Amino acid sequence: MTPTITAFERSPDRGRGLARDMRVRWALEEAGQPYNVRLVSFKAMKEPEHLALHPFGQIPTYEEGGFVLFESGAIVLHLAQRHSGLLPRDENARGRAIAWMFAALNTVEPPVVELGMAKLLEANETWYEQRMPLLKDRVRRRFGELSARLGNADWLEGEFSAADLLMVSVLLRLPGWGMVEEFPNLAAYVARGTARPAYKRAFEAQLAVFKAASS
Ligand code: GTB
Repeated sequence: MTPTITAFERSPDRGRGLARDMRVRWALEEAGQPYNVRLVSFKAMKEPEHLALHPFGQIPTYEEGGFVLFESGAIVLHLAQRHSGLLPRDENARGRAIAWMFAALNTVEPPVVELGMAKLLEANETWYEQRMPLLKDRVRRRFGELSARLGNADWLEGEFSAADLLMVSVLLRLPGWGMVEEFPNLAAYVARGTARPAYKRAFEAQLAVFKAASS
């Protein structure tokens, strides 16, 4: 059965692929799995029909027959467990790759989101300029630690996996800040991820939605 995911009808990122449906699209493309997309407005996201799928009224969701998932990480993990190519076959390596998936979402993404949200929502606050160096330092610390661990490796755990898919998605969330570029191996890592044909197909698909909504 072809799964259906939800995405913004008109993404506030203006087609830059920063919303979290992008990582689900990317995983589906890596898995070679066709999918349908149901576009939802901000209003529809908070209505009972969507809340039945997603308790927090957000995108993305994933439906396959009667099976419903929310949380982009859970959806990517679900896909990675059911399709080849997104997790190592070796059990221990698989465990480590899943640990990196959690690290991307629980350890690296929170300070990244905090910094992005501060710029977006708090720029007019009196304490904004004082707080920014602290928020940037938190991101820089995580990026530095990640950079040290990645070293000269291409990917986090052997071959490309869902861990890299999520980590690269997180590293892409601060476009134009120049913070990833402070760590050349991370910049190269992101470039390797976004050069993947599956990433490109996913990016083009979400961009097409934004272009269609803007025409
Ligand atoms: N933990 C959840 C997950 O990983 O699935 C978080 C889901 C989430 O934050 N969804 C956002 C959403 O639905 C869209 S992705 N927001 C609407 C709402 O909460 O009412 C976050 C996002 C939004 C916009 C940009 N942007 O414009 O750059 C980037 C990322």
